[in-house]
Amino acid sequence: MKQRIFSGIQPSGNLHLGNYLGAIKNWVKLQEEYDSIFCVVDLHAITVPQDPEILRQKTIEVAKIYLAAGIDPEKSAIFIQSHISEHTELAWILNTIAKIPELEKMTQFKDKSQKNGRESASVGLFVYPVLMAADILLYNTETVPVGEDQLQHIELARDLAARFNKKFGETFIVPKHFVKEEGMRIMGLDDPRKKMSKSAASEYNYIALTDPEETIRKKIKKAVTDSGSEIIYCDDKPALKNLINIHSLLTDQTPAEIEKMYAGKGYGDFKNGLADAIVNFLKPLQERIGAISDAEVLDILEKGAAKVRPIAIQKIFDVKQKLGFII
Ligand code: AQP
Repeated sequence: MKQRIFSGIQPSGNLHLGNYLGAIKNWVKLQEEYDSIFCVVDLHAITVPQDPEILRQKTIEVAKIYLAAGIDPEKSAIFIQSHISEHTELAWILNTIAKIPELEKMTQFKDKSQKNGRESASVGLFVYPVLMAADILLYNTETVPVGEDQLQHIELARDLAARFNKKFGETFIVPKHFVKEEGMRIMGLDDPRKKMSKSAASEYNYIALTDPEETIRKKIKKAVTDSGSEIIYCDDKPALKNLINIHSLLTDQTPAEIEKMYAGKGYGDFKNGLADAIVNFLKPLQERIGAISDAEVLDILEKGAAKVRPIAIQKIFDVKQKLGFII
């Protein structure tokens, strides 16, 4: 029996190189070994305001990106989170055993609620990690491949699973995280102290997977660098380190090989080479995205939901029985 993995991305903006290098790239490899479920987590996206028409477009675009990047619907189930209502049902139940202080310490909530002022943050944003726990636990997930930014949320999923099991009897698998060392945290191009993010204030923070060549070159030209002129991979130069990481991951070269390539050259040459590497990687991906029709992707999403729905229904049945609900 293969172990099961579950992961997802929010259709909350333009998917970027961080989402690809920190998540999707690993999923493509993992689907060969694991029973894989990949979700477009639209219920998570609405924890901050979304324009309905853009949300619709982005949900389809995220699914197309999964396919274009190499997620194979024959090997993995791909579906839209809101198509399986058991996610919200289980989230509500888990809300009743989650504690307010454990949610208050979530750094993602602190960061996101500070952006627009805590008083305007939704309760949905506050309980987002509980919905994420429900996503994972609903499918008997053993391993959750994520970027480093999500580790705190996986820890909560583990705590909630163990707490429920202790109180009501063995029901959930306590999941483990899986973080790949490389790509685990791609930082913003405008500020290497913060992660690359869809919802960043400036579009110069990220390279979107759908950015045209001209935009990519402009963004890389504007990317912040550190003092000095040599291309050196070290912690003292976090901006350059991040750019070398991106270069290295996209061209399958080690940071030392990148350093060697640009020995004796300056930031100008390095940035041109990096922009070329990104364009060479993204152009074929974008062509593949463009070749997938909406009808095709909707059909795949429907089949994906049909594949995983029985697992979710069975789990909710089990949970309700344990809780003492009349079924
Ligand atoms: N900068 C990053 N480096 C490495 N991995 C990253 N991920 C996100 N940003 C980076 C990984 O992408 C997956 C999906 O993320 P998400 O869309 O569910 O939410 P997020 O982590 O909050 O991503 P963003 O881009 O920052 O979105 P917004 O701005 O909408 O919140 C996860 O596996 C994550 O680790």
